[in-house]
Amino acid sequence: MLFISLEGGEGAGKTTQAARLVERIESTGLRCLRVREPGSTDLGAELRKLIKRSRTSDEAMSRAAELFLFAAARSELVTKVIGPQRDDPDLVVVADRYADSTVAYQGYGRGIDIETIKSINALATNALMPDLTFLLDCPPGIGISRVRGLQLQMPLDAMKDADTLNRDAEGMKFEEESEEFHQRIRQGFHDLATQEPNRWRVIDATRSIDAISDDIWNAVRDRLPVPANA
Ligand code: T5A
Repeated sequence: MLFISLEGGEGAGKTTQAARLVERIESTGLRCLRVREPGSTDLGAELRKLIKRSRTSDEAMSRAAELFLFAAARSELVTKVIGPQRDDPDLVVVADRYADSTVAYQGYGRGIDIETIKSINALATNALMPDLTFLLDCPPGIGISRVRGLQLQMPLDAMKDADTLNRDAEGMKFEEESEEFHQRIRQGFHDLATQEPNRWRVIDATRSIDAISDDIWNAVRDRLPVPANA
């Protein structure tokens, strides 16, 4: 199994690029499993609704509760979906966010101790980490205005794209946070990329969808397993 994750702030283009990458990988004859966090399991989908719901400050979830919900969703994903297939040499997993998002958001963003988060991540993932991680890097203002643009198009475009429709129904929880919160997250991702340069590739996500997709593909294609039937 080759495990690839896409990380970055709100609206950086992870979902768009995950779809492009899966298409390109599948065109080689390899099997590709696309997952997103939180989600991709029954429990993950339920937790996603809870996590993403906008709340007043009185209703806000504690930061530890939020951390545990992401960890619970990830544990289900690894235990039930990715883990059982990890020995398949022909499989490529493309994850739209993974454990690094928790370090960036709950650690750098919310201020929870990073080493504590890494321990919880290790438990939740059974120490399974991606082979290759793309940081789609863009200033928070650009990403959030992309997401807001998407919301403003509702409901005209909604019926065309179930993911988009779900996103609108989910609310805007993290997008509503301050500029400083999103800047800390961006810094967090950069720190992670610096700490593990062999795993991370930093991609300028302010460019066109095609240019970003080509950069990702150029980094991925030499790492792909040779299909068994090739
Ligand atoms: N979270 C998640 C945590 O706090 N801790 C965790 O451990 C985890 C796993 C998840 C939220 O949970 C937080 C982070 C998130 O806030 P989500 O809906 O999955 O919620 O949020 P995101 O993953 O950020 O998804 P977004 O949709 O907001 O961003 P994407 O996937 O990066 O962006 P995408 O591809 O959907 O694109 C958004 C819009 O921009 C356009 C697209 O067409 C679309 O309209 N676009 C571009 N426009 C111009 N140029 C480009 N290059 C473009 N690329 C995309």
